[in-house]
Amino acid sequence: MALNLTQKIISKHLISGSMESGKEIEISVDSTLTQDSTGTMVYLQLEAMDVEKIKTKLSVAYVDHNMLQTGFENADDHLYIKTVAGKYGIYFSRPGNGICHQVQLERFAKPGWTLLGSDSHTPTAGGIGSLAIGAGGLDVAVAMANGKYSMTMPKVCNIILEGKLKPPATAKDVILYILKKLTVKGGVGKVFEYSGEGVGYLSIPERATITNMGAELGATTSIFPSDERTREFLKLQGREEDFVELKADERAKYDEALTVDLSNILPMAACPHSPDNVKSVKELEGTKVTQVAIGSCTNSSYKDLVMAARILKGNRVHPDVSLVISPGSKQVLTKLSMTGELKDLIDCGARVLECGCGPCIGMGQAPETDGVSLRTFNRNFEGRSGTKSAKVYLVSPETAAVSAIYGKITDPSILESDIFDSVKELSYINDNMILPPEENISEQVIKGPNIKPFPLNTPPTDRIIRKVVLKVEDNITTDHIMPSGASLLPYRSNIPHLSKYCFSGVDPDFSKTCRENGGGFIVAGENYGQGSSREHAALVPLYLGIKAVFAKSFARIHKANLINSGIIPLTFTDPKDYSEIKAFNELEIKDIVGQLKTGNIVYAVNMTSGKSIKLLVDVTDTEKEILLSGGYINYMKGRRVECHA
Ligand code: MIC
Ligand code: SF4
Repeated sequence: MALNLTQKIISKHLISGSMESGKEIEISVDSTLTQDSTGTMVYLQLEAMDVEKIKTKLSVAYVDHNMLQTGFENADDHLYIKTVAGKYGIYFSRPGNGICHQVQLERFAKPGWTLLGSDSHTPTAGGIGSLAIGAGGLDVAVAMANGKYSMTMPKVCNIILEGKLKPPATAKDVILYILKKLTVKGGVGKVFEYSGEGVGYLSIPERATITNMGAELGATTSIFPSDERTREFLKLQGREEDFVELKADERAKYDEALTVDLSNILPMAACPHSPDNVKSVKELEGTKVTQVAIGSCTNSSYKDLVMAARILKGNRVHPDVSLVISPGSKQVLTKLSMTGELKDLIDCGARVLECGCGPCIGMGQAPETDGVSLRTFNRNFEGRSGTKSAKVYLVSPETAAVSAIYGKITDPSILESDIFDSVKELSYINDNMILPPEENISEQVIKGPNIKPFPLNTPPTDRIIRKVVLKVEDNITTDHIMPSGASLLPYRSNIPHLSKYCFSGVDPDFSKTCRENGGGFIVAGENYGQGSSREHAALVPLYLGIKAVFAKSFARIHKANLINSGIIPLTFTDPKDYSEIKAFNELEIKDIVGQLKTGNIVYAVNMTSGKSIKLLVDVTDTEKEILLSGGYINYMKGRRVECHA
């Protein structure tokens, strides 16, 4: 049978299940990655699993998010991750070495491999032909422990790229165009597989920009074929032996298809406060800008920063603009210093930050009140920058750089065309900030005082009666549920502390309300939990006593995190029920155990209005078992007992 690329890789890794979309499958996991803001939980969970050795071929622990060391907390987390990596034989990428996705692409990712990462932008490695999936921390810990991952077989959507990009249009504009077309929930349950003659014109970092922001579509992952461009990239990285050619079979079938003519793409921008609120840069020209930030896992490759440097060379950053640059990796930064572009960036007045996520996750550089920030990043949710009133636009490095000079949103088409001549990639390799397992042997795992145990749920009882402690609209992000930023990220290993800030930007009393009511239910609209993979957005509600979330629909990773935490995700079968439920109504779910055991429909009653509500528990059989056990850790313990019996 003719297979598409996704099916080819899955079939090579299939442990159980059949490749029919919507069906549960289990695949083997070749490699994992973690970063520090989710990583501490991952390793606490791995430790709780009592395994001696990891089962993956390669696992890497990065420190790239929580970089500001304003107190002992982040430094303690870094040390914990370094020592726990040493204990389990995991590569450790030291703080300053770069953003996990950029470094993974350069140094580790392989075509045809599976990669599971505790970060939603793990699909960046799809640019090199890996099947790379973002997941909750617990799923990554389990993958390290047993080398497996269970998921729902996605639909495969073929994106056919025709023609060639015309400068100044870039790969960023391509994915912004697709986001405009398909929206932030257009990719839920799907893999986007790229093909067509246009693929050959895109370099690996450009492909990675596109697969990176597939996360914003809500997709399971995105993937490009592995071709001569892939070989070239791997050769420059001294890894030609990792190359294999990969592409879909001639007559492969897809569930859906979309054709994009690259030659028609124009510079685009995602407007506040959603990555799919996309307009052409032309339409926005003249909007005054106060901050420009270039970097993040979407746009901080060598080519991206060379383009920014070329545009900024000999110019001055506009007096009303603060320009910050965070290179994706130490390799990229060193190359810029070797070829002189670093000088151009410093000369024009850019503030060059260390290699890491930085402003993208609000780790410093929060804009001023009502500031307008133009960023080459992937998310512009309200408040994520650290300033609630700031307006964040997402653009290409080219648009960002030219706008930094003029102090207003400017279409890069005004630049001389030779500025867009192709960038020659150079080969420079330096892994001295990556500690391989043989160099990082720790006798002892060191845990600072900020590292607290993670909460555990209990199996559901027969009858749950709780109040609706919060009712929210569509597209609630994990940044709403569990905000990040420089002040809260240091507490990613301290759920009790974080719990005080749950939903703080939406309802500052949320945490208090939960405490006063013995927890409760959350009611939400479409695409609840979109955005990051942070399982804190489930662990903290668990800690606060949330028993179930009633929503019109859920984002993939967050739904898995709720299930792993033993919080029941319930989908309205009639959207009218969402409208009728009011905050503080009391809801009852009778015989939840019996209802879960007999099918996928659960009935609840709104005790305030007397109305019955029909809900779907859209979960796999394994997930149902997990819910009945009160979360994944309890489920695992139960299975271990069975094994011993
Ligand atoms: C993000 O971009 O939101 C993050 C920070 O990288 C998250 C992970 C986290 O919340 O720690 C992600 O994308 O998964
Ligand atoms: Fe880091 Fe931002 Fe990428 Fe998340 S999206 S991994 S915070 S650079």
